[in-house]
Amino acid sequence: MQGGLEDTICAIATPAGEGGIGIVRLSGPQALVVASRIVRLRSGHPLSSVSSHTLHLADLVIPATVDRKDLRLGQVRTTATDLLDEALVVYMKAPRSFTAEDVVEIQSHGGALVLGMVCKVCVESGARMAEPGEFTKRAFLNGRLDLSQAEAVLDTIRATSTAGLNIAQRHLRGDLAREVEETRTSLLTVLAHVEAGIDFVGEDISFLQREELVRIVSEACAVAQKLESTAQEGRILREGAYVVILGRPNVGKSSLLNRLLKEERAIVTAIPGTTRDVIEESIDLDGVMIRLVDTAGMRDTDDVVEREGIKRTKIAQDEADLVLVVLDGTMPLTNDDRELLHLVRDRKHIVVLNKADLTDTVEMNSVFADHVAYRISAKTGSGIETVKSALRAQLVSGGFESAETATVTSVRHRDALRRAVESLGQALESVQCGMPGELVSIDVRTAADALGEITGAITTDEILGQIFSQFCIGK
Ligand SMILES: Nc1nc2c(ncn2[C@@H]2O[C@H](COP(=O)(O)OP(=O)(O)OP(=O)(O)O)[C@@H](O)[C@H]2O)c(=O)[nH]1
Ligand SMILES: [Mg+2]
Repeated sequence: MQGGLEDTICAIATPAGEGGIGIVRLSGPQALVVASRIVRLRSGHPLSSVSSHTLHLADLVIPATVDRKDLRLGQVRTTATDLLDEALVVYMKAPRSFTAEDVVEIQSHGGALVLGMVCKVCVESGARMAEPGEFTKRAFLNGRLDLSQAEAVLDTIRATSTAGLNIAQRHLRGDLAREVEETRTSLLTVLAHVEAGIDFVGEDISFLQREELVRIVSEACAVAQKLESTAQEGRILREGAYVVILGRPNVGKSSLLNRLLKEERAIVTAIPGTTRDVIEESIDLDGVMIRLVDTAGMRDTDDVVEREGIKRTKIAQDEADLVLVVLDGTMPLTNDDRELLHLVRDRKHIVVLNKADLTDTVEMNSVFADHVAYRISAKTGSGIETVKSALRAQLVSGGFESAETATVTSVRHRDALRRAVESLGQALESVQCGMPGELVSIDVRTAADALGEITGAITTDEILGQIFSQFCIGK
């Protein structure tokens, strides 16, 4: 990302397409000067005279100095003043703005042409188009947000479930940053002592006792480990869980999908081999997003289409966060059923014995003994609510809902935590083996730096580039 903070940047902040209103955002030292070129307040006062954070009705005009060819206006001049639109304009004086810079937001009607022209005039008047994520990057560079909070802006925008949104909001308020930064600070304190040349391993330690060192490093390690352990659940909360329905043909997989979705999404017939493809739909389980996948029933078949479907079933099965095994409760277990149960035994799964509205003929105790299993009827809906609760409980522990624990949702954060845990483990080992302070300090430093990457206390252009390139322009 090029360009320093001395530039004034502009971009359309609202989504592409038509909208009731659309917003062009300007940020940087010249924001007010640039906006003044296009904004004529109805009050007749200059834009520079308005109080910060107040909204003003204005006309947007194309200044006479702007090259009309550039705006593709051709020869058409509708009025002498070239009125573009009417708008509400707000000035947010630095540092009380999103970027901590001078910001002007122009809220015009949400037409692509209007917004594009407002941007062009701004560029003609001294601003430049913002890079992807540049507003948020500036908020970070100006110390308004730490890196984990900047990432939470994107998570908030992209949230697909209320649970995901909830976590993004807590990260945005600095929950994760606080926990990580506290831990990093304690490690830096240790380092200050160690690097001051105190041989804490020897006897007669005057400054930092060896036990104290072990205590601080162990505590930091435990915090990093605890945070890292939330990452799998965090990913599910952010992106949704991938739940795959598996079972022999005709056991009622598609009926179960339809029942969970509350709509007739998949074709259901009495003919085994009805579903030939994987069908994916999302459901919201109490704020947690589930990507639910119905599959082709597994069996040996000569049918080319069905064989392809079965191949896809296997791929989906490998990627599943949880497998929902469907058995036909009215029939004895077959070898295929047993094989499937064996296949899923070491991974998250729930077994449902379907068709409970008919007579159970099968000896199901063996299934209940080895698996979490429920009797349900996809036809009548009995047992479905229990299965839903079980699904949610297996996928998310509920720990994230308590106020105390920060949940890690990003792979970048998880990796940094993993490195911190590893280095702190090594540091502890070195202390226990009576290694010299220098060696211990290298590991503690590595861990502290890894934690610093999460908040951005330690950062590189590469890390920043990776993060902000995921944003789109205007954020
Ligand atoms: N009585 C009863 N019949 C059911 C129930 N669930 C499904 N069925 C019937 O079982 C048959 C097969 O249902 P599907 O949902 O198509 O089964 P499937 O597992 O998707 O089958 P394939 O797509 O062929 O693998 C249909 O005739 C359904 O009406 C149930 O709970 N009770
Ligand atoms: Mg089916």
